[in-house]
Amino acid sequence: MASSVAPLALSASAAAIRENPKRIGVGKRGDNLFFKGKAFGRVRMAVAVNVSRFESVTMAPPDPILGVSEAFKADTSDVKLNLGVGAYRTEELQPYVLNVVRKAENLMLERGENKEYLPIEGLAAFNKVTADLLFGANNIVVQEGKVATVQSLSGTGSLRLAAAFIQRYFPDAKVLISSPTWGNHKNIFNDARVPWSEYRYYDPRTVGLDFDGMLADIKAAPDGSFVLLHGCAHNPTGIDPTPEQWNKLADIIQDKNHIPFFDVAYQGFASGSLDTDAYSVRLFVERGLELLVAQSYSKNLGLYAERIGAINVVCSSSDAAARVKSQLKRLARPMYSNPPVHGARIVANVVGDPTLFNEWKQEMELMAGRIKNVRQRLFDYLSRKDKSGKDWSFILKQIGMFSFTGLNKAQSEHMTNKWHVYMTKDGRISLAGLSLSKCEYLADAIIDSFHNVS
Ligand code: PGU
Repeated sequence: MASSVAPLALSASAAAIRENPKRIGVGKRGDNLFFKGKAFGRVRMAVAVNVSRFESVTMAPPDPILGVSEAFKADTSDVKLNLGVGAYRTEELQPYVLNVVRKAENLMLERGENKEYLPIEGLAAFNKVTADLLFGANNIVVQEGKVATVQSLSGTGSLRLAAAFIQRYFPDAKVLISSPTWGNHKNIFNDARVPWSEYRYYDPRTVGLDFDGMLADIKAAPDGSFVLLHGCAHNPTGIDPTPEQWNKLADIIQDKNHIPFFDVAYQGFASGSLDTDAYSVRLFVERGLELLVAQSYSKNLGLYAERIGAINVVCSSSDAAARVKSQLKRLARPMYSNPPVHGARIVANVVGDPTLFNEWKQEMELMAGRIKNVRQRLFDYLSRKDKSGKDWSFILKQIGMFSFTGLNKAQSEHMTNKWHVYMTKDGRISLAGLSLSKCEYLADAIIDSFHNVS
């Protein structure tokens, strides 16, 4: 596609070139036109701009998740509903800044804190509370300095940093990821040039976990693979292993000498409790496994745009942890130098202060509770209004921000085209973007799309 820079002089000269290229002295090198003579100096510059050096750059497709929000904004319908991105909304469907976040920001303003660079590994107070929150403050691995924690650019940046680490230190290893998974996982490992393959996770027949398939695939993978696990509230399915299943997974992973790699983006959003949602990670740590955890505060503290999270690597010695941390810093330095401070200070203030921490837990319960209420209401409407006898109870079994509706691509597109319900094409809806008053409308849309589109 041609550049949009088209000054008048340029259009005239471009036409002249087409008519008589030899007289004007135009040459072609690759896709670029250039002038041979000196006489057309001014015009020569204009033509060089018009024939872009970026001609071979193709248009990228919209992002399957964030692109949904862009399409939603462009829709002028009054009934439109954005259930694409996993971002919490109030009952009025407005973005929500947590009260504890406002309080922490006020404190920060009062203190008049400066904007100096952070160290490469981030804010020390943030890293400390972050490891405590994940592993538990009294956890022996934290106390013995066996955890390398590096503040990074939220969950995504932490995953990307870990991927760069794997690529550098385990170039022959591959990462096993669940099928399906959060869409960006594949992009992250592709861009970091880390090979990956999928393990079975979701069984469409039961709309539940394919636990046998999952175990078999993890068993069949080469020893020493990294196994990417969603710590809680699996995205997009909303289906987590039970505690017994987590134990069995730990057995297999230990037997195979695999390295667990947890993605914890929803701590607190699965059950409403930060500790309950850290069960899987803490179980693997208790077993003495070395592991990685990418952690995000986007959802549980509503700090989406602050890009605040961390990568934690639990090692079997404090010496190994120190070396791993030094290499994570070395990888971060040429990528983004050091992380942003604002979100880190908010987290350090909220999690590090007993009063604010308790208030946060209450707000978290409120958010998780609102999602549970809309989940229930949606199920009620679906079961009441769908006369086909279809069992919709799977919606109640799923947890976290999302529901995996089982709608296929065509049905999901129908939801958007006819009903103005914006969602990802894999059939996932974010219940965090739904209100009680919109549940009936959504149920009507789902029933219509499910039964009338094949
Ligand atoms: N890991 C999982 C499993 C996620 O669902 C998300 C966010 C992240 C990591 C990264 O979140 P950060 O904001 O970088 O901490 N998934 C949401 C948000 C939109 C997106 O795709 O980034 C989602 O709707 O799936």
